Amino acid sequence: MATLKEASGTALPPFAVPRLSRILMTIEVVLPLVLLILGIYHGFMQALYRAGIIQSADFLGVGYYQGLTLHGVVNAVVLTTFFGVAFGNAIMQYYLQRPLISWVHGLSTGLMGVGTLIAALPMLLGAADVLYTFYPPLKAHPAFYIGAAMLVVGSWVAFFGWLPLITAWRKANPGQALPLAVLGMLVTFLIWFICTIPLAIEVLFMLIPWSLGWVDTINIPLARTLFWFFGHPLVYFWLLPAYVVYYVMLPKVAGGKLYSDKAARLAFLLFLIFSIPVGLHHQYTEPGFDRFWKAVHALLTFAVAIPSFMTAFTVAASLEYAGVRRGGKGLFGWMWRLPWFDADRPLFAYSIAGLLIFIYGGLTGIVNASYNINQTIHNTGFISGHFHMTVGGPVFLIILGMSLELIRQLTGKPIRLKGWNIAVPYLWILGLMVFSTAMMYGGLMGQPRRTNMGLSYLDPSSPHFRADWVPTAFLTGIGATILTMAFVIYLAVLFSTLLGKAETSAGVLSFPTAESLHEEALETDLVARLRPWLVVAVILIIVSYWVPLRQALSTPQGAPPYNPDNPVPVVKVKN
Ligand code: HAS
Repeated sequence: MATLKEASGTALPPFAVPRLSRILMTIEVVLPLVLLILGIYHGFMQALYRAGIIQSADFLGVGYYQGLTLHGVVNAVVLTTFFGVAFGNAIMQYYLQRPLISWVHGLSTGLMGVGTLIAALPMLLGAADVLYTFYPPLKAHPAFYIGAAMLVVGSWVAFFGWLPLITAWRKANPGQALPLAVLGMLVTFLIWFICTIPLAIEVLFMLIPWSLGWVDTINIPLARTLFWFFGHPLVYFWLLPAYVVYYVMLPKVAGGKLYSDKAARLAFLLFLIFSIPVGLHHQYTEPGFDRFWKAVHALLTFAVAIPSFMTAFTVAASLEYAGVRRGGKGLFGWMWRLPWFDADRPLFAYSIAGLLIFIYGGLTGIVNASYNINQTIHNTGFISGHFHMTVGGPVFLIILGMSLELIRQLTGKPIRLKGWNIAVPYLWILGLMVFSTAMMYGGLMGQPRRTNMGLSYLDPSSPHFRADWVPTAFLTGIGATILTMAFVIYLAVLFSTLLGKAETSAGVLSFPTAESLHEEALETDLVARLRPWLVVAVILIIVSYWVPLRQALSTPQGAPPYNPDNPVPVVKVKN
């Protein structure tokens, strides 16, 4: 009888990646890490504005909103999309033991690379100060939207390129469940594909025509609803590659086994169902939608936390098993036996640091989701505190740690400065705890997000000065300084690795893969099938969005374009 133990735990031989794919994957990993220098620099600048250390509308010729846009787009959109594709490419090749289709791979990397450059130009020239959410009525140069669309289409092409490999694997392995890592990445990209459809509608039919001046006004509630239809599942597109590492690789790296393969599969499949129909939790404060539908989205948001609670249990149980196997005794003794500071297992440090941060980040998400409490913290620094502990926590640390691992395998160059490397995730926890706690505390006192506080609340000469906000704003700056230091160390590790000599063959993929602790039969199991979950997902999306979309469509009047720093429209609307 086929079991899930066989499906995920079988040791696979190393997989030699063909030369073209190896080069393209190296670009997919290294290019966004280089761009990240810009993203992190502008993040640091944001904290200095917030702390009142910079008290002007711009710094070195870069405006506050221009810097915020660069920070958000590079870190949250470009880095995450490139990493998702690169990691997916590696997972598919290794776990399916099949090469990618080279022309599809070339097309996908080309679209993503060229799209990124096209979108970068207007951002660098200050013609796209629309932040990473590009909410209208803020308007960008059309090249920004076109470049962003190419980046997304490029990631779709990569995803479509995996499907023939999966089909071929299924044919060759009848009755077997997909390897867990493949299921995880398949769910990640199914969520991504579904949720980028409303984004494509917003960009192609609303933002680009409006930005080109073909239409004068834009329907704001509709554009925002389409954005959040995409924007919340987006966060699970960021998170699930990290979950693949936590479930498939971390237990092995820690010296143990995966507590339950079945529970891991169930968690991924629950994300498929619940991660999309929740977008209105970003729009609780917006008029034009019934409270009933906001409450429905609130309930579904609590449901999407369930697979993360399950993950907390399964991963903690797997780590406990590893700790006990390594000689840990008593209720907590196992914890100290884990390889926290083993410089030869940096993936452990990057993973555990992300998990610990996510306990705090996830719980603050539940606070946000609570419809009435949200009224207190919406659009305050609390939200920025929350998302830095999610996308800036587990997601970012897995991207950093796994990128180094991919570079090692793709180039054959061992990771250099190993001791420093292991310091990065722990320094990151320290910086993030200070940064996010201060941001959230400040948010509870009313500090707004996305606001140049150096020009107003944190400038003692301003009539708006708030002396009681100084300590938290200052601590935000301290936290950001620690975070920046951690990133500088990471850069030293990255570049010394890249500039080092190859010591093993380049392009040989091999990932640590945990066996399942329990033998779990799968024959008739729902978790071994994808279609029923996909059907339920589509039904839930239709039910939860049908009325809100109709309500958004019935908005009586459109809005003209605005710049972020001026309450007067950029153009007059013809009556
Ligand atoms: Fe969120 C806003 C609700 C998760 C990102 N979120 C945002 C924004 C971003 C973001 C970027 O309901 C701002 C968007 C903007 O610009 O306006 N979020 C949630 C909820 C969750 C959640 C309920 N968010 C994420 C993740 C993100 C992310 C993940 C990025 C990757 N979020 C909201 C809401 C808003 C929001 C509202 C809008 C607020 C507003 O008013 O604007 C849940 O998915 C969280 C569930 C997670 C958990 C934690 C489980 C813990 C684990 C770690 C276990 C540790 C172990 C270690 C095993 C329940 C898995 C043990 C080891 C030992 C040694 C002991």
